[in-house]
Amino acid sequence: MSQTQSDTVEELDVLVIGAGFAGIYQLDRLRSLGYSVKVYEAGSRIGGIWYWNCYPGARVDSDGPMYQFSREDLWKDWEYSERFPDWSEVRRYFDYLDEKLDLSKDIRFDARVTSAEFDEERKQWVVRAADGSTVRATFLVPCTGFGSKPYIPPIPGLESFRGECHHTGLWPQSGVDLTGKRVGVIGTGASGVQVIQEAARDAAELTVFQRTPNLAFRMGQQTLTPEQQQEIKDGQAARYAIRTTTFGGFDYDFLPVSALDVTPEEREATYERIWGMGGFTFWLGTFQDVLFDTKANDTAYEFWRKKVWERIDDPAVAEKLAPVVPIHPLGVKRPSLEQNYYEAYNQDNVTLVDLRESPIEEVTATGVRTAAGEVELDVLVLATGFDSVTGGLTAMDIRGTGGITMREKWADGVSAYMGVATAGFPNLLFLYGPQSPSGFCNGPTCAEIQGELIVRMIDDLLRSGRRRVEAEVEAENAWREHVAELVVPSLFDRADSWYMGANIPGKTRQMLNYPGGLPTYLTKWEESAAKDYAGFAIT
Ligand code: N01
Repeated sequence: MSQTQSDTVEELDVLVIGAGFAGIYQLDRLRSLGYSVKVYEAGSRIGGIWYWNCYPGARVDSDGPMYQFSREDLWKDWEYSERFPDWSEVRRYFDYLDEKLDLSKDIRFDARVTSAEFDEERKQWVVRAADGSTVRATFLVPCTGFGSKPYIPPIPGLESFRGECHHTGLWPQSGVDLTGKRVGVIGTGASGVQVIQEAARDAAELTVFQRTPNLAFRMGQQTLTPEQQQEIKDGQAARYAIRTTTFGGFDYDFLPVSALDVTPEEREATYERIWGMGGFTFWLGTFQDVLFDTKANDTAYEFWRKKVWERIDDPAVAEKLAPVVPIHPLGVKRPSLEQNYYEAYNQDNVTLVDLRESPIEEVTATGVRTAAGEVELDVLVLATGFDSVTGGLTAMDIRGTGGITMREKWADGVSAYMGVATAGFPNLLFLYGPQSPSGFCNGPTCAEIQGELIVRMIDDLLRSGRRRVEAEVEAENAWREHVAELVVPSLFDRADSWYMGANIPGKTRQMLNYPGGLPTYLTKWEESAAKDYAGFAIT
């Protein structure tokens, strides 16, 4: 860029990419510290993942009281109507935040960032967006989330389908009416489970194409009464206070006991109790060794399997949805929360196609053909997930000091010190990044807690007149080793999940989240910060 051109572009202290929870937190906090900050957002309104994922049934899998910011002036005037709010209510929450915090005036909507390069001379990122705009910023803070790049599998003939075909993560804002239609859903992850429940109710015929069964847990949905709302408000501050002490940033944690050290009766009673609580308690509030020990995991799996079989009429269908011999351990692939998912398969209008027995051969103009025959469809839903964690970052042409892009640097696997920065890309600090705790953590918790670490770091540097920070190669290599070591004693590597980068053909198999839990992560961050951010080269 010539000097003349650069003189005309806006210059900021911080440019944030993405207006979800993480981006909004950065905007609000950094602005309040007096910095010039803008957010570039690809969507037309705030909400991040809740803008794009407005498919029928899209719903929060964390309890509503935890699925919001912890500032008292924000939570005291806000109520979700359900324990697990749906996408439209979460959008209303974002509108509420916008009104309270006056966010939109500093957000450029419909501005998808396409490229960024570091100007070493001026210690600034030069960032360009698809709407033609360019901006310069000392710090670039991508808050692109884990799921901003939808994955559409290369199924032969997909483009020839003449009905409506939508990926859950690119759902039309105007909605899609499934009523009376012949609907097919490919994929049974969290998105698939949610859309299947709605389609089973509305569609004339629903065909579910399942490759791997979802080991889904009981949601325990409730419409909240005024008394429950009051109870939530009374406990709100206490809930937030313990978030930094728990593995997943929730208000509960693993039980400090092995599933194998209690009697079978005690174990059953505990499983019954935490199952009854609903939500993720059966996952992150269970015996401490369920995600680490095969025998312990088997006990949880068998409990879960029996619960599922009770609800399915046809044992052959039950075996496909909850096999007697587990396909992978329970909880090492992200579980979903369901309300009537398993009952849906008892309905006459719902058919399950097991892709392990009958793989998809092609999509035709009129439907999907598997080895078992063709299913005619009006609507095909691709609930096939995302190029998770890294996809949002590598989709942009971000070019560091050596001239290589982040995509090229991470072609054979990620390295990201503390999950926030990677060598060769100075002054670029990402939230929800690879090998950070975010993927195992309640979203708003991490947006605030990890977000505050980034805010503090930027503030520390700028206040002390230091304008360049970069992860050190040795530090990021050591972090990658640390993450790999944490995976070894766990069962996470036993499933082909997005946690392991294993949902995308050709992607390096590697743990993409920090599996040491939030408290350990925070301790490691504080150790580094106390030594003037050891592991980062600061000039
Ligand atoms: O994606 P997924 P998702 N042929 O990757 C299948 C979060 N989330 O969008 O398991 C046939 O989990 C694939 O099969 P398999 C949450 O963190 C949160 O559902 O690889 N099938 C799988 O069944 C979640 O974990 C919420 O064998 C193919 C599915 O597609 C994350 O988002 C709601 C295929 C993809 O499942 C991602 O969930 C929704 C192919 N070629 C999502 N390729 C809430 O909390 C893929 N599949 C509200």
